[in-house]
This record gives sequence, C-alpha cells and structure tokens, in this order.
Amino acid sequence: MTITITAFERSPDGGKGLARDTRVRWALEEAGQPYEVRLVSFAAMKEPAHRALHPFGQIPTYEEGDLVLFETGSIVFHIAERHAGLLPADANARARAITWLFAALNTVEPPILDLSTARIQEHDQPWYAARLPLVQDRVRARLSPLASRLGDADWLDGTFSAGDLMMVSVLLRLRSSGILNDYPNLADYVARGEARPAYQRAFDAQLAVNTGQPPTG
Ligand code: GTB
Repeated sequence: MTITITAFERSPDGGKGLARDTRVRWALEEAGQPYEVRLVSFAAMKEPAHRALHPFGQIPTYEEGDLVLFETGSIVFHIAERHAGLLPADANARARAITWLFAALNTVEPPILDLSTARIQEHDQPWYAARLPLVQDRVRARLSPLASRLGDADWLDGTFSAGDLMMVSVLLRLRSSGILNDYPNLADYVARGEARPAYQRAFDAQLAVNTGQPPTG
C-alpha cells in the first residue's frame, strides 16, 4: 500500500533536515519502505483539506490506505511496529526502546524547542540576555544525565532503535547552538545517527526538495 507523507513546500531551514518530515523519512528508510511526498505550503497547511489530516495544520502527516496519522512520535512508532529494523524482538528490549522514544519527545525535546524559540523569535527582546542562560541550563539539565546514561555505548539500549532515531533527531536541533560540543559522547552519538545510510537518504531527499536538486543516492 502506498505511503504518502507531507512536508514543507519550502522548509524555513533551507534543507538542513530540521523539519520533522526528516525523522519520518528516516524511519521509512530504515524500514525499507518506499514512500511518496506531498509538498504543502504554509497557507495550504491551514486549509480544511489539510486540517482533515492534521487538526493542528502542521506537517508531517502520514497516509497509508485508510489510515491517517499525525504526530511524528505516533508515525515513527507505527512504522517501527509494522516493519523490522526499528524495534527489538525481545519484549522487554522493545518496551525500553519505546521508552526512549517517549523520553526524546516528552523529556528532552521540550527544553530544546524552548531554546530554539528563544534564539529565533526572542533575540530582540530586552529580557533575552537574562533569559537565555536559564533556558540553556534547562537544556543542560537533560543533556547531562543523557550523556551519563549513554556513556561510551553506541546506542541508548543495545542495538539502534526507534528510540535512538528520535533522540538523534531531537538533538540535531541543538547543533547551531554549540551546546552539544560540551557533551562529546552525545555529539558522537548524533554523528553516528547521521552516518547511517538510511539517514543520509532521508536527508538527501528533503534537501532535494529545498534546493530543487535531485537526490544523489
Ligand atoms: N508535535 C508535532 C510532531 O512531532 O509531529 C509537531 C509538528 C510540527 O512542529 N510541525 C511544524 C509545522 O508544521 C514543522 S516541523 N509548522 C508549521 C506551523 O505550525 O504552522 C518544526 C520545524 C519547523 C522549521 C524548522 N526549521 O526551519 O529549522 C525546524 C522544525
């Protein structure tokens, strides 16, 4: 059955892979599933036709036959459940991988988004300089224990899983802040994720949309 996702017609990041269709593309690539992409403009996202797929008028969405999903956590989990490659077979290891997927979205991503919002939207506010260190501290309060838990392991719980896919996707948003440089094992972890052929294919595909160049791979 054809899988169709939606993505920005033009991502505001110009193809750095930070828009959330990249994590869905990555999951589909890891699972070896072909997919189609419908590009939507900011205006079209707020139209009833798109809101029927995504009540909040955002990307990405996921369509597969009668099934329509939104929220990248739910989409990646769905892909991981239906196809091999993103969740271990052992029931307890699987539950732990799902725990990391939730941890990435519920515990690690919120302060990272807050930092991103501060840097992009609040930098000209008179209180920005006073607030920024507080926001950065809240990011560090998540990165320090995450770095301790990862230690010198390649992945968070044995083999690469949907939990790592989501955690790396979330951490990538920090790159421009420079904070990851203070956590070398997390920086290496992100680099390991980015080096995966499935990530490269996903990245190249979204880049092609944003530069008008066909993917090379
Ligand atoms: N919780 C939802 C999920 O995980 O699926 C959040 C979805 C979401 O935030 N979608 C964003 C969107 O549609 C695109 S990814 N925004 C348009 C709108 O709300 O009107 C977030 C994003 C956007 C741009 C960059 N960037 O340019 O760097 C990075 C991330």
